[in-house]
Amino acid sequence: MSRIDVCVAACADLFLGAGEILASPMGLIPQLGAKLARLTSEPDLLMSDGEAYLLGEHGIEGWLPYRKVFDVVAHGRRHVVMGANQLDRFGNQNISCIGDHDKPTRQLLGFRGAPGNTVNHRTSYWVPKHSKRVFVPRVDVVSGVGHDRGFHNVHRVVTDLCVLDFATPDGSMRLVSTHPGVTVEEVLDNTGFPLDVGEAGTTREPTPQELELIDKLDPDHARH
Ligand code: F8G
Repeated sequence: MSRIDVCVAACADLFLGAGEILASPMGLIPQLGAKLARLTSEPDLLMSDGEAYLLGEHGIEGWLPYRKVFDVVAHGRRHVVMGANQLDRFGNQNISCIGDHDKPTRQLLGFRGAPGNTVNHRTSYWVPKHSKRVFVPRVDVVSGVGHDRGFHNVHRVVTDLCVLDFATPDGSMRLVSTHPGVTVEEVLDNTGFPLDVGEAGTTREPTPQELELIDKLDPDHARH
């Protein structure tokens, strides 16, 4: 077992208790996590192929074109896991641009679905390289809306070092667990703002059955 398998299981755990909702995992690790959840704890999860179909274990199981995705977004029965170029302590996310908005030093993806996602339904983030470049005191522009800008449901952040949530009185970021072998200091050293670390534990390791499933889902080990 390696660190990335722990990350995949932590992404699967994002969906615990979700029931029959649309899971929209962006990127390989969140996708493996959602598929693992579907095969274990959350068999009713619906997964889109990102174009027009719902995919099950045995192929296409439904039709969900873009137009319908917007209906699901507005209805709220969805949990998206997005990436983030920047995240602040209240979960404001930036995937749009770096630097001054009028003259960015880097133009990124634009705002995409981030504003609508965060105001309509549960949202989590996956950060493959936990660093002060990503975890900043203030994002350069807000794509996904955080907890200090009204009531929203930013659920968790999974990184290569740890799992974070927002279960604090003011909705700011809290350390839930560090992955096996990672220290709290390592997380703090790579985070650009103070973190509540009070009750942090250790992220669970995937079970042997889960490891087998992860290998089946990713036989070429692209996750590494
Ligand atoms: C930086 C930083 C930083 C990057 N500080 N510099 C530099 C300083 C870096 C590089 C350069 C590039 C519902 C819905 C939708 C839909 C539906 C509606 C969504 C219709 C679909 C379509 C739509 C959104 C989903 C994601 C994004 C997943 C990732 C990426 C990434 C990194 C964004 C994190 N902090 N950062 N730089 N999408 N993608 O040194 O400089 O900038 O950097 O939900 O769409 O519209 O709505 O991006 O950037 O969730 O997670 O990986 O491009 O890889 O290469 O790192 O090296 O070139 O000089 P990237 P990267 P240089 S939901």
